[in-house]
Amino acid sequence: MSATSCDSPSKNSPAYDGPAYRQAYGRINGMVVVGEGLADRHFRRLADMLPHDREELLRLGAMEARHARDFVGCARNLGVKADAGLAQRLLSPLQQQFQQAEAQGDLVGCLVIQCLIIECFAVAAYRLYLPVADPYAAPITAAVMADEQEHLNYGEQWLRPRFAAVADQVEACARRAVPVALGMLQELGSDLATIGIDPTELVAEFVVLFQESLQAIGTDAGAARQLVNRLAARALA
Ligand code: PL3
Ligand code: FE2
Ligand code: FE2
Repeated sequence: MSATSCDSPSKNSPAYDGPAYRQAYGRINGMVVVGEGLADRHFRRLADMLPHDREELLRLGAMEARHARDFVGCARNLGVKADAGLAQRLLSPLQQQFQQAEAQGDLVGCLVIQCLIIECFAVAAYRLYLPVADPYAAPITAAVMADEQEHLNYGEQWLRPRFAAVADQVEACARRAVPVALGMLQELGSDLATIGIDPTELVAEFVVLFQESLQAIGTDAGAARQLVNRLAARALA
């Protein structure tokens, strides 16, 4: 009897031990582990750029390193080997945009890429993964989601009081980075579907979260909606 028939929280749970699930999970898990490692490096870079918040940012980076280890454990638990190669290729444009922003002294761009875009993406992805996760991964995912919300809050709290001064930079960065972030999903679409996540729903969840984030830092609701919808439409075209 497969684990799904007795342990799973939902009757829609995928067959975690089937070959299709395991292959797709290897690629998605690789994406998550490499993404968490990248987030760790980004927070350590941000700690250097923001000496006043250094301790806090190093703490957030350490949480990311922990997430990477926890998700490595999820793959190990299923006896699946993570595919880091695909993940490195898919994440590299976003990583390059962060590096470019850093090289140009664009601290706002760095914060938008890591704390708003990557974190909104992570919260959206883990929210949709949670109901279809295997019984080992589910509580880990729930705990990680709460941490990602904290990372998102850090960015929002830094940007909100400075909104008037940073609004143009935030928008310029979103125009460059959101299409790149959503582009990663194009190649992951069928693997996401195999593990039980509807890729269209993931885009929709990201759009809602990122729009809320733009509003939380001071963007007016209509402008936030228009920007995010345009970027999403362009990325999916
Ligand atoms: C921020 O803390 C980390 C960013 C990680 C990026 C995650 C990319 C996720 C792609 C879709 C994953 C679905 C969830 C599956 C979990 C094993
Ligand atoms: Fe994380
Ligand atoms: Fe995070």
